[in-house]
Amino acid sequence: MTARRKILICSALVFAMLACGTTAPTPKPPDVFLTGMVWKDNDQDGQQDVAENGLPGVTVKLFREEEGIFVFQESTLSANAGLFDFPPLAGGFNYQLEFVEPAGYHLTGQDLGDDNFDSDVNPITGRSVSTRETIAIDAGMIPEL
Ligand SMILES: [Ca+2]
Ligand SMILES: [Ca+2]
Repeated sequence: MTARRKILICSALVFAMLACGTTAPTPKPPDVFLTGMVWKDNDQDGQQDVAENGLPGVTVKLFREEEGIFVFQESTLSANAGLFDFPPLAGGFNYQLEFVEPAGYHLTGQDLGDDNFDSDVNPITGRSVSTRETIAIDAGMIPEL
């Protein structure tokens, strides 16, 4: 076998390996679960304190990013303990929540202190951070006395 022929055969083999062997199917991104809690931030410090209760009946709207725009999908209400959730959402998209301030309440400050107990919502826009992954999104509401 000539050196030139050997190179040709090897090139063909490498090409075949690239064409056939390396195209593993793309795994489907896992579902996204968005849950959270709306609570009464009575002391207005942006943190869920032990003595502060959940706030039921707050409308939470779900948006999904499509071609750079967040498009409304559906809404839900916070339940008795202030908890809410959405059905499993298709992975691979950015999601964002909007919290509608009920009469007599306004949103507390965002990202104040410990992330496990803070409010994840911009009080000007009512919108949360956007996420592609399962996270808890909480919203503190300050009662207007
Ligand atoms: Ca508080
Ligand atoms: Ca948080």
